[in-house]
Amino acid sequence: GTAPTTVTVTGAAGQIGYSLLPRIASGAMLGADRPVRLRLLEIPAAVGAAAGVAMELDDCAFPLLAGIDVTDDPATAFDGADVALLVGSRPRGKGMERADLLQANGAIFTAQGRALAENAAADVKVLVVGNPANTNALIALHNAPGIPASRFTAMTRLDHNRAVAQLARRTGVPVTGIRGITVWGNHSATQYPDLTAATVDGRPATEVVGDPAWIEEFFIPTVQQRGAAIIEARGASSAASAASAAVDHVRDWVLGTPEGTWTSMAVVSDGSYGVPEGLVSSFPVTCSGGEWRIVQGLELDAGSRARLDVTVGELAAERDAVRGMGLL
Ligand code: NAX
Repeated sequence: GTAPTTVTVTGAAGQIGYSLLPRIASGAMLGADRPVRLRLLEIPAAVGAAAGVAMELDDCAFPLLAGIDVTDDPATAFDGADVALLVGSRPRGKGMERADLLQANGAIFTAQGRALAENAAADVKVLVVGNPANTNALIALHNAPGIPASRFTAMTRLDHNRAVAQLARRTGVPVTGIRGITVWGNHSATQYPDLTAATVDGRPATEVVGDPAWIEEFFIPTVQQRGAAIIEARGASSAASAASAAVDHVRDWVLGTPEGTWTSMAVVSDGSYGVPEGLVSSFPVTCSGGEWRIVQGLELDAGSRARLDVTVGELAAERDAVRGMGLL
């Protein structure tokens, strides 16, 4: 048989972890022919709960699951990791200032960057889900000497999938008929879900939609605010959809994006589309052979440019804040 792929998941006892781990162990992320060894990282207070999740994974009797380790030690958790899903982070508590939040997460992601550099496989692929995801990824990659920056990504796939679903619903086509959507910038309410290059069954989405006001006044704010709408409706933040997006992100990175379209991933900017080099920003991306590539040559009209500048400005401000704290 094939040697198992080691997948480390942090925040394994949380609600995303609970939806994510069975999907990974079932083969949905890496393929039905790929055995996986799971390593679950939690804080000491939640290691017991993570061990309970591991018991349930055992009880699923997944044919592809080669083993599970549960630990509160990052060095053990990232030992030989081929894929690392950094889901655990510090949520914003009552009365917590933005700076406190960045500081608390800075401590987590500097330590995990170091532990990855010292222990993970040479070609580890890292996906940061925990918020503020883009800036947490930026901190981790700056603290992981020896791992190329291109190996660190942050998740905007949930935003991308939300955009696909909204356009499919509006136009009455299956999601498989939607191509060429991009989410730009930060995984926050400033993100820019962009339909200008999108197609619906091969026709320009803007034409099929017809009404520009639907895009400006419904589509963009609905996608931007969807996380808040889920919290309002469910009394808890997105979990199953976030887990599904993480599976999609890693699957496309490892196995490649489908021909003729692209996805959205937050990756280190090389200066494309005027996004300052070094920021971890969401871009249109294709993947093949385990490498991602920013799609080049898309036109940005004045409206798109203005929206991109806003969200990239927010990323630059977050970078400046964590740089000021000595985290980079
Ligand atoms: P939960 O609070 O249910 O779970 C988080 C878990 O992380 C907890 O069990 C906690 O003990 C653990 N944890 C905290 N610090 C840790 C550390 N240093 N090492 C290991 N584990 C640690 O949150 P959940 O709903 O699962 O969400 C997890 C993160 O995903 C949050 O930061 C959330 O904001 C973020 N999200 C990001 C999304 C994205 O699209 N990028 C969408 C969904 C979600 O909001």
